[in-house]
Amino acid sequence: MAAAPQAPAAGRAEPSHGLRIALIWLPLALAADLVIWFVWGPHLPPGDMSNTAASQQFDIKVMSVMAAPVVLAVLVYSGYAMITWRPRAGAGEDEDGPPIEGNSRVQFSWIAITSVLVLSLFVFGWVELVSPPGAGAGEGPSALWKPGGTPLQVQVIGQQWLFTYRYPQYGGFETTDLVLPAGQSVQFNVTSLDVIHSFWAYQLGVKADANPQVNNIAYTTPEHTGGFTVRCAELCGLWHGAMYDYGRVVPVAAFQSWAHATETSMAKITRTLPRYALVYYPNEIAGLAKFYYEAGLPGAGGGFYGNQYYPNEP
Ligand SMILES: [Cu+2]
Repeated sequence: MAAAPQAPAAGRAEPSHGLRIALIWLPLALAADLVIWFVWGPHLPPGDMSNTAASQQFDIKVMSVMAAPVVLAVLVYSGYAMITWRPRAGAGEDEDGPPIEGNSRVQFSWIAITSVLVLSLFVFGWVELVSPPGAGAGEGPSALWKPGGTPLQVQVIGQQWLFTYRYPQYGGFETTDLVLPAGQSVQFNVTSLDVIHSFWAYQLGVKADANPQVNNIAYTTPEHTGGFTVRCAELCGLWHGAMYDYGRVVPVAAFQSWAHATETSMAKITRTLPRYALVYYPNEIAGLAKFYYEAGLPGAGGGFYGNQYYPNEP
């Protein structure tokens, strides 16, 4: 790494500065990389709760392991230069050193090392984007990278200022509880009813924009049970900072019983919701007026349901 500029021949034998710098740098770089990989690495965000999170943690580990030797090369070289080539008293402190030109070894090393680093990161980035599919990011309405099999569908609906979740494979109920099964692939269909939000399930390594009239697809496979945080990651108005909740990953059997129980207990409310669709118009919630009207409940206010206006009185 540290191909130091060759010191000009000064008439007497110069020590090999490049070799010295390399010998100082090598053990430091090795130690830093071992510490990053084995000590620091397992604690790097966002953890390893899902395949996408684990993959992001791995990416950060790899990039840190690549970056540390570069940073150390700069620091070691700077330190070495400041000590070895510092101006000595009475030895012409004000003169510039001789210009370095035509050192083909330095030039070649510079181009080769930077090319290898950048191109390998380019390939690494592509591989890590495709496996796991989409890397936990929103892929837009028609996902390019899909997992095999049939994922669990979870629709994420953002609105000022909360997220709700619909489960179309379980009758389309809508809840503020985000519950996912461990070891099963999940397809988030992320949308919004009003402004732009962003669904960020931190420990799952999932982050997808929630845009009105757009179905933004993101995949993950939760691998460990436990709780995770969901935050809105797009400034969306006054209470943006309060737009968070907590989801949980549970064993498959526990998920199944939760989903079936919720489907049953919410059946009456689910019937009043707009039919499950990939995007919604915000005024579809006016269907509530019909529900209140037909149920003879007070306090609904008038509203449109389809083209039909329902006043608030019987
Ligand atoms: Cu928001």
